[in-house]
Amino acid sequence: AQLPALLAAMPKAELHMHIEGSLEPEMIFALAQRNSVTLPYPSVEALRAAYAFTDLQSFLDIYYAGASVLLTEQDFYDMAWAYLQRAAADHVVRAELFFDPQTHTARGVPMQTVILGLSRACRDAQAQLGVSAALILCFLRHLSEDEALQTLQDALPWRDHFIGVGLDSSEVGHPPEKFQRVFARARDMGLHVVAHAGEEAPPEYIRQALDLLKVQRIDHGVQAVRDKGLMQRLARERMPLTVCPLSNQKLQVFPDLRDHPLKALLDAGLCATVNSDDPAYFGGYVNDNLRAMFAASNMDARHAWQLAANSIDASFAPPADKAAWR
Ligand code: ES4
Ligand code: ZN
Repeated sequence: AQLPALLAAMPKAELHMHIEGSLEPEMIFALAQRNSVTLPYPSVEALRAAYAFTDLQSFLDIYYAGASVLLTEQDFYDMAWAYLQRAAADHVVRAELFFDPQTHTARGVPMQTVILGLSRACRDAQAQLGVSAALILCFLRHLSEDEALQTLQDALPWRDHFIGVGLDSSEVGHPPEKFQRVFARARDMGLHVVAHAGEEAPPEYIRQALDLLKVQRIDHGVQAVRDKGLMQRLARERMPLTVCPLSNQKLQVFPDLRDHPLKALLDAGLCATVNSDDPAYFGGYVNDNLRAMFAASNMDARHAWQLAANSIDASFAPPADKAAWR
């Protein structure tokens, strides 16, 4: 009975959210108006009605359309600031935000505009909300490795404004092995490295992310439940999985949360965490994900505390901060 209150109040880190996926339909329309961008939807209601996804690609098509309203540094600031205020209300003490620069530079928005807008919101979050926030630059895996290398190069003048790199977008057909060189370069630069793997694609993608990209966390990773040997390895290595239950439900990976493997992952000793992925599109922020997942399973307060502890442990925050939050 007190479980929902515990889930809401416990200090937590959010490690898997795409900041462009925090754009609520109302903000998409407000920014479209501010920037004189024409949307292929007549109203907020019509846009929201299009949020009926059958798989990852059907979502990505709408997600990239929504991001087309972002043009100025203030747009990026406003988007991230809105999310960080929402995260603070969920007792998020640490947020690591993914962003997709290629989605914006391809439209002529300068890298500097994207990074400085997001970075200023992260700085203000620490000062005004007490939320520690940092950025992770993601490469779009449906594009080439050369384009990823160019993107990393273009971001170098703002190297101190992000803490790591990730890999997102259309998974099947774009395995981690395609990005070995750019991840090696990022590691050489001292950046943290993560990758989406095993969201829709088979466990082999998770093995590649570990062995070829040498990632420090797996984003999603839920397909690991299909590979017993991999499960044992992930548990032994305490490799964090940033799991996103409402995303998995909305993209039909686990259409019924009662079939979601989160409890199985925790009970097998894996370092699983709960995150919102694209909260404006999938029906909720991190506490909504926790509430839905606990309502659909027989997890208890021990699982709740484990998830919170895992999220802090798996974060890239300074060790002194982690010790204080735990
Ligand atoms: C994403 Cl749910 C998901 N998967 C892969 N890439 C993404 N980018 C934004 N949301
Ligand atoms: Zn994601």
